[in-house]
Amino acid sequence: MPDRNTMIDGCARALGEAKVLVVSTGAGISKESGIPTFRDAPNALWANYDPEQLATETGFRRDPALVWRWYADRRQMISAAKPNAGHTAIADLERLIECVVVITQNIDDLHRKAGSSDLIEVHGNIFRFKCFDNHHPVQSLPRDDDVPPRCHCGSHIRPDVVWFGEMLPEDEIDRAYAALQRCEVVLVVGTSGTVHPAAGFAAVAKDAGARVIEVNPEHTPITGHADFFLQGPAGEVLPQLVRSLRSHRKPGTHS
Ligand code: BJW
Repeated sequence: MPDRNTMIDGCARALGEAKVLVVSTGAGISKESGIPTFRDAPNALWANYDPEQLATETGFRRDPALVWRWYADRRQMISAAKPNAGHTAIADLERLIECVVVITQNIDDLHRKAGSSDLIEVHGNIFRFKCFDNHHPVQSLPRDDDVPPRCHCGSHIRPDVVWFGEMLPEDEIDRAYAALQRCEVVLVVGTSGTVHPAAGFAAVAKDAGARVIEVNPEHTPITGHADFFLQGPAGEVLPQLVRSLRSHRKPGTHS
């Protein structure tokens, strides 16, 4: 197994030849911003909760106040978080590669804050809201309270995120698959690769001919299909990758 520097060099060469890059991210990219992941014990977001109670329509119907409070707490924590070196490195790639599309499962807005301009949020956004029954968009919250406010139609308001058993937003998923079909490299960062359909994004790109680079401190179900596995935290590995790509880029290519 080559060492990480040799691997990074190989990845930088692959990226150096790419005109279209997809970066597919999960909760791990935001861990170094202080936002816990979902499934890494002991600080995982769901360590003290049953996800089925919180991130499903059934859970919200059963106890809307509990789910509302869970999201309100997370919203507060996420509001205070800043993009880390991993988010910044991904945004920097736009200056080195012609087309960079970021597909994120995260709902935390940190890629946007870091400056990524072509962003597809496939699981929604915690700072947007809609009503539960009719999906009426809600522009601003009447108040951030202990119980979910009501829409003009009488339905409870909920965060505009994608829960288990719900379809992903059609526009976003169409754009995501289109980008995955045409990219030459897909860089998969900080996802456990267990939640579908996002868990299959790398395979879609690979089947269409792309090379797969994975960045994660742990092995995942994606690792076996990756052409390069860069083991380590995103905030450390991605800046190294960007530095290596800069040194490979010839003057006169995309700047
Ligand atoms: C680091 C790091 C560092 C740590 N640097 N890395 C096919 C087969 C089986 C089941 C299904 C299937 N298709 C659909 C399903 C059902 C279901 C599903 O996938 N279930 C599985 C659990 C089996 N999927 C759905 O229901 C989806 N809908 C759908 O497919 O619609 C069609 C349909 C409808 C009805 C029936 C059938 C089909 C919707 C999924 C919605 C997921 N929603 C959530 C909540 C979002 C809102 C919120 O945030 O509250 O999305 S669940 C949660 O998991 C969240 C995340 O986006 C998602 C993925 O988690 P992620 O990002 O991978 O995080 P972790 O914690 O799991 O992993 C973190 C990783 O980071 C780890 O690997 C660490 O090692 C790493 N890491 N530090 C880099 N510093």
